[in-house]
Amino acid sequence: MTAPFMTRADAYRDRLQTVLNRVLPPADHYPARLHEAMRYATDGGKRLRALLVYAAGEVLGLPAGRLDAPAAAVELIHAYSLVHDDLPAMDDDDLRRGRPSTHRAYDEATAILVGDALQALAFQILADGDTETPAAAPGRLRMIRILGEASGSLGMVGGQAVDLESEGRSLSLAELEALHIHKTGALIRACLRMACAAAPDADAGACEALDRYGKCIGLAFQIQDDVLDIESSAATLGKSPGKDEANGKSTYPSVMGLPAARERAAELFTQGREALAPFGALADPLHHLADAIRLRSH
Ligand code: GRG
Repeated sequence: MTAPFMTRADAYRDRLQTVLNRVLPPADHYPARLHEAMRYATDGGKRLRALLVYAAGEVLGLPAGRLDAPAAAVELIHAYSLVHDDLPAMDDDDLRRGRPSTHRAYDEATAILVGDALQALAFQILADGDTETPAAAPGRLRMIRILGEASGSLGMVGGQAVDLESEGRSLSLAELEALHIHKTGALIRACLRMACAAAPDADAGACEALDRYGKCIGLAFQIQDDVLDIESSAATLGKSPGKDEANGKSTYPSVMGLPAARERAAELFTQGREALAPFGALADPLHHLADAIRLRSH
């Protein structure tokens, strides 16, 4: 695979969509409204987390079929988190992925249930191993463990709890970093770790290097999100900009200033790239993906 990874990104997105179409119950299946809303909530997005899983799989020499379940599972968890985050009790956002958020398109109770059901489905498909060339059972069990820890109270949900508790309070840089590492970073890191779990004899050093890359990219992604929240329009972002300031949230730009926030993100991208050094050119897919994340506008 020598061509830049991003030339294959659309094919991977199509592949992921095929898997999602298969694992999500049909929109007319009882209870039809819930299933239709689950499909609505999982539609669109950049599919960054799935691409990270497939790219790490390429680096480890795995067939794409081995990565379908973790790629779909992490996107289901991500979609659930966005649906719940948009609810009035949390971030109260009317816009997501350029269209009404799920509770606006349906209703609040349906949006809560959509999130619950997507979360359950994510773990179900990892347990099933019902994809092309699935990982063996021990690997699938490790993926369940990784995704559970990354998305639960020790990861994303924990970060979200601290985020909500911190509204209207100025956080120190260390507090903000810890929050972001949990809220956004943990799930991104899990993408790399699940790819390693899919490789039956992955070298421990290689997995450690991928994990370091995931940790740096995950935090850099969130810092950039804070910067984009200030710099972008709703049309570009596909969600309401300026929400952080309006909600009294500490962000990297508010804590350290915009230029220093940009610099910190750049530093993390560099550290992420450095972590890939042991792979040489084999790691090109992850380098290309880091560049795509760094240069994104939404
Ligand atoms: C509600 C349990 C629970 C958790 C919510 C991640 C999160 C925790 C909330 C999302 C809030 C938010 C907008 C955080 C900024 C970083 C982020 C996750 C942005 C959205 O991810 P993208 O840009 O979205 O990858 P797409 O739509 O492209 O998939």
